[in-house]
Amino acid sequence: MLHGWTNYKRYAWGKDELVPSQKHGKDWMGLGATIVDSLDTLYIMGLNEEYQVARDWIANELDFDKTKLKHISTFETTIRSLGGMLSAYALTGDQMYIHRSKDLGDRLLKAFKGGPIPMGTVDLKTGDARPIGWAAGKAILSEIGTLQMEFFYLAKVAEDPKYSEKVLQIFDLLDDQDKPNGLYSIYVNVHDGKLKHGRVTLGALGDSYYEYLMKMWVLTNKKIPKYARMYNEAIDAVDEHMIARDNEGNMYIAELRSPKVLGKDPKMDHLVCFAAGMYALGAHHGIEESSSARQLHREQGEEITKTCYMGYHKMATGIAPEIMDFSSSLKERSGAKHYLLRPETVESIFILWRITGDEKYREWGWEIFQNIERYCRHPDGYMGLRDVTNTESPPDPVQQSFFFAETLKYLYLLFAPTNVISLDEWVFNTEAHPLPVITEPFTMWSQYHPANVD
Ligand code: DMJ
Repeated sequence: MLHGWTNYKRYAWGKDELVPSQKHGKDWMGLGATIVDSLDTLYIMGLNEEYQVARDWIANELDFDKTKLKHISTFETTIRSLGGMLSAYALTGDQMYIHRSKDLGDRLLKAFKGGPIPMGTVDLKTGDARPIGWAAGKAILSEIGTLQMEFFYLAKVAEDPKYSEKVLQIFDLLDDQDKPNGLYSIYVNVHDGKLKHGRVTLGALGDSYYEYLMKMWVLTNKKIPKYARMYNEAIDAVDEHMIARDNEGNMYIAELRSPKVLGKDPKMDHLVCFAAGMYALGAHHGIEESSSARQLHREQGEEITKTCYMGYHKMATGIAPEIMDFSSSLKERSGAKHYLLRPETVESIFILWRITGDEKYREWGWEIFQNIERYCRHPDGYMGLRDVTNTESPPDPVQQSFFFAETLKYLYLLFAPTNVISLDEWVFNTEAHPLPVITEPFTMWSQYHPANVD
């Protein structure tokens, strides 16, 4: 942590991310993404001086009027900036974070622009909101379905229901949509929330919607049955139509080209590896109705974690590619051999370790950590790889902010005592920022949440 952080501080302070090979910073939001993403990790690791410097930058320097691009991602800003500051508040009780989160939350809410679906981008200074350029006017399932934990928690701690009303209604709207075979496609009509039938995946553009259905149920202390029902319906359809095995028996979650035709594309993004932990964590909390479904999901969590670990273990560098291909047996998909310092496999390894206590998970995590040290550590920070099958691979240049928020945090927690951020008391947002389970009686927070009915 200190190696990456110190170099970020030296060469890129205040920028979103460090490019170690250039000894220079790079902005894509212009909101000091590495600082907000690192706050809670520094605090949890006990790096108090470093934490204080980061905290003071948020208090005194972070300027929401001065983003790099005029229009920045509603989703990324929510999961990284809002999530990072709210988690730092939850861990420290420092009111400064509430003040800054309310300011950011007010600006992000402008993304709604009067309709039920938020625009993908928003100008934090003027409030002008627009759909994402490349998505041709469509909204994205994972983006509109991954705002709820942060804004619900903000509503509760700021004691203002305006923050949660709109984001929680998105789940209701998605619940009402026609879903062939129970499956969600990844694109949504930006005007009315109707699913545009096309690709179905738990990877890019789909992933954290499923995660937030389960985690909203846990965050709200299992008091909102609707979230459990929606999660179980979504996951039952995934189990029926997308779970697959390659010819060596590795279990994976395939993609579908359409929710109607059901043709499987035998690939799995590195991103999908989060789902192994999601299955196991949902089962750990008892989200399924039957014990047989809990057992099945725990086993699927174990099996998919193993597949994701094998995605690392089989490569020459011991690092997994961006996309795994299972058309025969597990290998890298051509054109997607790179590694971006992503966290999803160590995330699932950490969750499975906490749930099962099986030492093999620590061994797998340690092996991955050593290979990151061997192939991704450079004198001026950490970089990904362009080709995980080549031990002489050129680097992928960026020291990603989620490397601090997620990859290093999950690796650290894998070896920390199990009561440090207990899975029964905390829920990690999709960027690994922990928020506390709301344990007060429902009546005390019901005003920040629509009625507890299904
Ligand atoms: C992170 O920003 C989050 O985990 C997000 O949900 C998906 N991908 C990246 C890390 O890979």
